[in-house]
Amino acid sequence: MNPNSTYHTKCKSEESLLVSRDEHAAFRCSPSHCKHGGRCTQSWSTFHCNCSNSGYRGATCHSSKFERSCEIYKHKGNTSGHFYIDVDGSGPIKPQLVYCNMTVDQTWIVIQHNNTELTTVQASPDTNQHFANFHYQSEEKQLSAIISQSEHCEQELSYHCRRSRLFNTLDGAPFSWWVGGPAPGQIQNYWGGAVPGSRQCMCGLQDNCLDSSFYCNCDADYDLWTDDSGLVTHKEILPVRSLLLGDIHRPGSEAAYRVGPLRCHGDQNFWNAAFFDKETSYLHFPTFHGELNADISFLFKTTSSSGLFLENLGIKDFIRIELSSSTEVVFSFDVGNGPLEVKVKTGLPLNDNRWHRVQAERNVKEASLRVDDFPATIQEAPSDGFIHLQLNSQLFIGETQRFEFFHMPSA
Ligand SMILES: [Ca+2]
Ligand SMILES: [Ca+2]
Repeated sequence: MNPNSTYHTKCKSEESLLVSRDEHAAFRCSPSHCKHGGRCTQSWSTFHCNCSNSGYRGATCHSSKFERSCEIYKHKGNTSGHFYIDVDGSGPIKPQLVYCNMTVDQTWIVIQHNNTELTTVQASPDTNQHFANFHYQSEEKQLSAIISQSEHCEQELSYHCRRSRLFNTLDGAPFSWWVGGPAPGQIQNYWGGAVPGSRQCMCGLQDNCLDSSFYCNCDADYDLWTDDSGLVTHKEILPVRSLLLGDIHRPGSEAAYRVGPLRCHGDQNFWNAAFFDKETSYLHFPTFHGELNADISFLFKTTSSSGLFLENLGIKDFIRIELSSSTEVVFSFDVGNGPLEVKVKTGLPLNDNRWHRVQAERNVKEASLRVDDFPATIQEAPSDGFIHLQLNSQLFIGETQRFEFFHMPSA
């Protein structure tokens, strides 16, 4: 017996143990194979996941019902509006409702907070400071994922003033400051349009302040309305979380501030494109990990009538997606029960040099394949068969044919 087959036998016996535990009807929901809070119910022979209100779908509530970014909604032909986005797809971060602004060249994700309007601050003898806290619609994990996956983010930070100073001098303690960045945030002493840490406003950076001995228009302390307005554009200092204004109590002081919504554009995952023009070109990545649940989605365009999109091999198990003919995509895999194929026949040619979308999912109950808006093909897994997908080679993408890809990493 060669060493390989010894190793293989060992794997198989481990898997058999797991299967035999699953075979016990009383334990089909323990542990539960339902993801994202899906409710598990069981019968003698199988289990069922109720995914309603979870935002996820599929036999195990693994795949997100929503796209990862506004960019993808735009790519699918949508116009501006409110959309649910799920920034990490089937990962643990929940879907969130955002506004997608698609009217201009860029596609912006717009995240509101509780106070985006211009807000007037009245001088009052009882209070010598004004403090404002900004609460975002999104949870912290959602905010930080959007900021980190975007190419650019920005937020308006404006101060309108009349006898109300912002910082006033570079050496004294500043009158005002704000807090920004990942929770809980850090104190910032520069204003929108200037450089972090500079204790300046945009006019200081541009050397055109009202009074050239100060670095903000408001710091001149004139008895006329002026403003310091600009954008905070450093991702590591976003979002703006709170604001303290400290020069609002003198007679004649008047001020208003505006902290705009957080706006981001450029989905770095989406524009993760690769182009293959030689028969030998390919990309390779670390081994794909998705033993019980795996989902893969990508966009491709090609003029070739067949080719391999991706492949990852194990000792016996494998996973593969290919264009088998100009009108058929095949998702095949083996988790130990012999090779299984899930095919979508499109009727229309896919090698028309236009973008097409492929979504494949495999979980312990079934495997599914979707191509564009053609009817999905779903194939049930054999009951009480092997369930673990065990891979050990590198993941190869676009091995042999002419493809251009937008590959969206899966979870
Ligand atoms: Ca998610
Ligand atoms: Ca296996």
